[in-house]
Amino acid sequence: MNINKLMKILHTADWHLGQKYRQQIDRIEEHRWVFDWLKDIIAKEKVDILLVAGDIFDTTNPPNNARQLYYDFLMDAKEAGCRHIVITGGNHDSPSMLNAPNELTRRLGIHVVGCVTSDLADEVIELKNEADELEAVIAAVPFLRDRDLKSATPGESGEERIDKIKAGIRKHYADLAEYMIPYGKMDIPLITTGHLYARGATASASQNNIYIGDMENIAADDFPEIFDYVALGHLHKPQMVGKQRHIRYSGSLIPMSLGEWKDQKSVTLLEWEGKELKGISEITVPLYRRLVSLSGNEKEVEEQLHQIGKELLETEGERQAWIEINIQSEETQVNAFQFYRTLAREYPIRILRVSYDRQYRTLDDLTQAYEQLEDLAPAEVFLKRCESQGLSDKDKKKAEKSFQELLNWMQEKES
Ligand SMILES: [Mn+2]
Repeated sequence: MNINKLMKILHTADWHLGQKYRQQIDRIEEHRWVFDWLKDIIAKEKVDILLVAGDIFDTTNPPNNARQLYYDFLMDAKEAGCRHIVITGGNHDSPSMLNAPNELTRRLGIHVVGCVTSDLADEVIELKNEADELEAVIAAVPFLRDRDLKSATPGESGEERIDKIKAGIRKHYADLAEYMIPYGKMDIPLITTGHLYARGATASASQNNIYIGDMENIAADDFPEIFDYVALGHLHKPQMVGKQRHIRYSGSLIPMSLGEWKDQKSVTLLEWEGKELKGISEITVPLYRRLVSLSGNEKEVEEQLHQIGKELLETEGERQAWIEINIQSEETQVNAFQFYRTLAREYPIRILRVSYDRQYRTLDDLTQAYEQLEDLAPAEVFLKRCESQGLSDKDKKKAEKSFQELLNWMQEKES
């Protein structure tokens, strides 16, 4: 082995290919731009191994253009010099869809673990260098579903159920650690992955409930010590967990909801000399699509639109920014959307929506009530309902917990 060359691993997660902003607007263009950039990073940094920790796709039945982009990118990453790619399933992914081409991709050095199987050894992936020597072992742990972890007992309480799930997750990692023991003496990194919510980690200020779903379920100390690095996905904000530099979320590639647009997205580059983690760097992903919220009365918004439009012509060229407009006025203009869209024509701007501020809304306007509903996560709607029923704080908390459990259960059933 050439001792001058450090082995490089790139950790990323939560691509959410096929996602539609506000359930309507295609993100594929942004994913294309980001993948072009990522491909260049792989080539420039001479990345040996790419790890993707879950939520490859946003839905279990992603559109064809998202599937196409996924396969194209895998091939591009290989061509850019990446020796191995290890992909695990997240809670948004369909395990069978991810696993489908596995027999074929394995021969290309692309390993996919879409879900837990009856044999834990399926999650242990040995990676070899050009000289056919072992260079890393990945314990590729996908999102662990309730049914992977325990059998339901009739009559058990929500808390008992959650305790069992947590114990199940810890056991899963502990069992994998046993598999790692023979490799422990070798001078190669032992790495595991996870798609879960680790205690002490923070979600983006407004990472949508849809994306988190479950409550925090494992602590940094729960990961067995034999692992030299833990590559996590699920939370969209890049960060380390429990002040342990080797346990990290890479974060998502692009902002997935309005509140995430303020966050800086990154991928995590790891440099190894044998077993030793020499360097960790978060490489900032360029923000290719700006999303701007404008608010004010009609006149103010119009001025802001022209101002930002001119700025965009200078900085972004052809690349369209997305704009959402919130008008603060008592009069509702009938063709407001059309009006602003016409104004925006001379600029690289796409107007996504025009809404009127809540305080100026009349209650009988159904269209606007609908827009408001669209802005809320299911749990928020439920809480509002509880409030209108005059529940006590204690009862509200209880009801919220049960609702969240039901929601998780439904989301799991869907996937
Ligand atoms: Mn997730």
